[in-house]
Amino acid sequence: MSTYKNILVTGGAGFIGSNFVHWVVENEPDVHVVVLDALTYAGNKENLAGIPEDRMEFIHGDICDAELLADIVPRVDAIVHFAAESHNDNSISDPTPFVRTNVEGTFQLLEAARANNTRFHHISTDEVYGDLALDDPNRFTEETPYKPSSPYSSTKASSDMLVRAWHRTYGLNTTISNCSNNYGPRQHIEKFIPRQITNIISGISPKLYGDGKNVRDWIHTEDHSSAVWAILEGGRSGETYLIGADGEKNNLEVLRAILKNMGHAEDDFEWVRDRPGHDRRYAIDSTKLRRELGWTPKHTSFDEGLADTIAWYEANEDWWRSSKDAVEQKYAQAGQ
Ligand code: NAD
Ligand code: TDX
Repeated sequence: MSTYKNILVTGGAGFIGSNFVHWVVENEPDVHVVVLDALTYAGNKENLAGIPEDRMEFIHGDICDAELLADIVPRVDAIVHFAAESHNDNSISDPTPFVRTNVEGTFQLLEAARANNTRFHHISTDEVYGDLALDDPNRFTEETPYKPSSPYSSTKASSDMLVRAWHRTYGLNTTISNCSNNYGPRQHIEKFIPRQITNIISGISPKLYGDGKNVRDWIHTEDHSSAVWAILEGGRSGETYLIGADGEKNNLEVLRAILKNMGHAEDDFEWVRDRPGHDRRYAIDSTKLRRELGWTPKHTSFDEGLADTIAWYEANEDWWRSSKDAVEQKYAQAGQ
């Protein structure tokens, strides 16, 4: 039996939020989900298709709307906060919506949670810790100092600080999780893996930034969902938990794995302009989560998870085709 019976999931029509909603509906039969999502360019109601009406209510609205929150939050017993502007490259071209949604939106949600004494779980990212050198023997832990590099990661770091202050000052029952790079179905095609898959399907060369040696620590989004649920249920109030599945790979390795899986030569791609301020390496030590809450990832083979993800984009061209030209035009303008 779950502790929380009626949860508010913000950003539930996005990539990770929708995967989490599906995970809860499939694994926690006594839980009802209220999704609050503004349906920005990154949100898609189709991501929630197939969820029975009696398990989920969808509310189209903005997390910055304090009046709307005052109406919704008293009806739930926990908030799982995914909603954000999430793409680094967009934050470089225009940081404005990042400050609004990630900082002000989190503030408004915390205030609504405080007014109702509601359990609050905040979804954050490993990017708040900045980056590691390729040869650094250390990985990020819960004790690593914050050192964000991009407008995106600095707004996520700011939101984490607000959550910590609302716990310490007001005693709000909060937890934070900082997860590594997710992959899986329904990720927006502006992001690295789906961009390259949909490029290949469209006959466009995949695009690699810089020298291709930047390392990301990949986790399947379903494993992110199970970890968030474990923390919501069993995490200690005021604590932070890092989520990662020991999946470090450099971008060149990932791109070659995609090319190979899709039957292309491994040098069939283009080098493009690097991202300004590009973080070199992320790596997560998730010992605390595994030890305290007994969590382990299910998707331990990246090659299998990647093959399933490629198959999903091949089978669901309707889902991404209409946004492809605009995404590539924007990248072309930035020389990428
Ligand atoms: P996404 O961009 O795919 O989805 C974001 C969702 O939030 C969309 O549905 C969008 O409509 C909604 N949204 C945006 N602004 C809103 C607002 N003002 N009010 C209500 N809804 C709004 O993002 P994602 O990749 O699924 O990331 C979800 C969360 O996970 C974010 O908080 C992100 O920082 C965090 N995260 C992502 C990754 C990753 O690899 N993608 C890794 C670690 C943490
Ligand atoms: O076309 C590309 N070519 C390329 O080489 C794109 C889009 C990206 N890259 C590189 C940049 C990064 O080193 O691939 C790597 C991954 O890029 P993104 O998918 O943009 O992810 P990243 O910047 O690492 O951030 C992601 O993980 C942490 C999510 O987008 C964030 O929301 C999350 O917090």
